[in-house]
Amino acid sequence: MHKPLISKSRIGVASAAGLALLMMFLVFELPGQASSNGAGVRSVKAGMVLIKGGVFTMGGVGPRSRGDELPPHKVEVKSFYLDRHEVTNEEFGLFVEATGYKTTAEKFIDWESMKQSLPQGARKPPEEMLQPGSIVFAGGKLSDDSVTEGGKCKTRGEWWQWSAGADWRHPGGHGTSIKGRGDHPVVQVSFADAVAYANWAGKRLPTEAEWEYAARGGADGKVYCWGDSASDSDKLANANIWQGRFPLQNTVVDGFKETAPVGSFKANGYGLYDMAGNVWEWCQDFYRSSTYLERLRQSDSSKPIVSPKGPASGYDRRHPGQNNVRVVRGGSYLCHESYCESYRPSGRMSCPEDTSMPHIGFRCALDLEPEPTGEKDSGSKEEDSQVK
Ligand SMILES: [Ca+2]
Repeated sequence: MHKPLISKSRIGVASAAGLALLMMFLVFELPGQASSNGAGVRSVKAGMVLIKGGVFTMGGVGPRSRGDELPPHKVEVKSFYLDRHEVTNEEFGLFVEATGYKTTAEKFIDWESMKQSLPQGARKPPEEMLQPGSIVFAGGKLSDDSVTEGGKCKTRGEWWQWSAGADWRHPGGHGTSIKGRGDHPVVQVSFADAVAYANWAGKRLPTEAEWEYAARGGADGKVYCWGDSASDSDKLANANIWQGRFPLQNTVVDGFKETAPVGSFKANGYGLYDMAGNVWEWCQDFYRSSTYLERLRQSDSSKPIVSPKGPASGYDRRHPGQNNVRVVRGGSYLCHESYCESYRPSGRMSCPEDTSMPHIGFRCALDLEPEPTGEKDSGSKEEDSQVK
């Protein structure tokens, strides 16, 4: 799903000033990055697909495009590897087991330390905001009164609620677990958690440009990863998304109310799974709605823009006062066509990097060293069988 992705500091339980200050603290307290390569050099590329570089049209296609997806523009992406599927609970569990890593959502916030960096007289946030926890989806608790005729929530925050105890092992809060979900994508992980895992695995997060190039799977200029068909049957075959009346009723026609095991739906043209739906995926770029406009202003528009990295800081008016807003891509099991259809490969969304959500996960990328030469066609190869 799409908006609103609220941050840990925007639960509506403290003063605006207090929230902004809490945000500052959270930024400074981002967890450190694991340095050991637990995956081992020989196995780093296992489960990855070689995405051969090329030029594509980055940005929205057709009337479903939103402002932040425009204007479309030519981008050149260098060859890289990308995980065939989203990082799973089992994989993230291996990382945690090997390193003892604690995710952002599992950490207490120490007020005594926090207030050292705040102006004198700063108000202490409510205790629940300082406890380990995260945000969970509250759509099932909404009534018709909460939703407009068009199906949109009257109050953004009503979709979400803070839940003490929610973390990657308990994605829906106390009483929930990932038992039997080892092959589901890990969720309730912050940007820093994703980066820490990637570092441990000897990988990195993809750039937004790499992510979109890979998601298109060679279908340049198409609305969806699978082409231009908006039929229910094509959506059902290709993406774990929401069926029914969002956010009140999920008819679960596709069999999955929440996350699905990775690879449950069709792969795209590059052999990548779940590039549409299932969970949003962290990218390394900061988010700005004006990223593409600014990019074109600063470039020679007659040539493809090579390996764009995104702006130097993030901003999204949906998360006022924060410059730590990162790009997430691909949409999730909560996405519905009545909103933004963010399972389109051009769909963009933001999330503050210290925030974890039940529908945000990630997959990792890896550079080629050295980059292969003499291959000019775009496409992909299965790493396992063709590149050693
Ligand atoms: Ca679904």
